[in-house]
Amino acid sequence: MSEIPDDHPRAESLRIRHRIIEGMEHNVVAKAGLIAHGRGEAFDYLLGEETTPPAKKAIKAAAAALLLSEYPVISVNGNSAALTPKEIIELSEVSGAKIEVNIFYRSTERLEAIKKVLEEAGAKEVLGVGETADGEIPEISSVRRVVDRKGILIADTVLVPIEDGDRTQALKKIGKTVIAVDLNPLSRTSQLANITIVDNHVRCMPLLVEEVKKLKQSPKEELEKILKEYDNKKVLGEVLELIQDRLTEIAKKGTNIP
Ligand code: PTJ
Repeated sequence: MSEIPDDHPRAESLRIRHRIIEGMEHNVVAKAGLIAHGRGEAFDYLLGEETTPPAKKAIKAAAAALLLSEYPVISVNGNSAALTPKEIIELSEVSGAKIEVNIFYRSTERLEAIKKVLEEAGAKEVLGVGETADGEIPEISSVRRVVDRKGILIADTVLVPIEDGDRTQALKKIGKTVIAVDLNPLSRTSQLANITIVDNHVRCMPLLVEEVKKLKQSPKEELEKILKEYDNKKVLGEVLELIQDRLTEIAKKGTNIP
């Protein structure tokens, strides 16, 4: 793959893009994952490619929800494994959440390839691949209904990054708390999750790890208060207002190039 010069104005975005391409070449990322990434990039442009104040609120609520959960699970798909393998392990270690591979474009080769990436990053246990991965959530219509008996099947909270549409609704229907990471504030996942972090998964994961570490010593009542005061619809509205204000300002200036 060609080198990306450090002084390229969009170097970071290109590097992330190349991680997705490499992931596809290693059977980790689905072909459709490239398209999903492009959609994410477009929304990230609208957000100014930074973690916004509403996203920070959602990250705090997500950290509190993970710490309050009895049995949290991080659901990993191709894109999230390619982008943040190390941070997935770190989050699992600090929050006690299990890691489960759960993919839309399901094949044994891809499940194994994603498991390998996670193990190479330090994962000791990867659910969703192997003999306990024969549970089923009938409410989910896609092959993502196949889940691990030791993972998503019995989880009370599931973190679903870079998610396709129908699963959040189904998981919520069977009583799970869903935390989504999705750059598109208008997606079904974003709209239906209990907590939606509208941020790039690459930026949000280290912040989520830090927030969990910070809140870990807090009393249960304080974590419950954070969750009680959190209003996902309001936070999504704040994201949309932020995009609107940003675009209005750019329109007035006539350019977004500094
Ligand atoms: O690995 P698989 O087989 O499970 O397939 C995964 C994909 C991503 C192909 C599948 O879940 C899919 O098709 O997703 P969608 O329906 O395209 O939705 C992905 C959502 O994630 C979109 O709303 C994107 O805007 C958003 N997104 C893409 N990249 C990022 C992102 N959100 C946060 N961070 C990103 N880096």
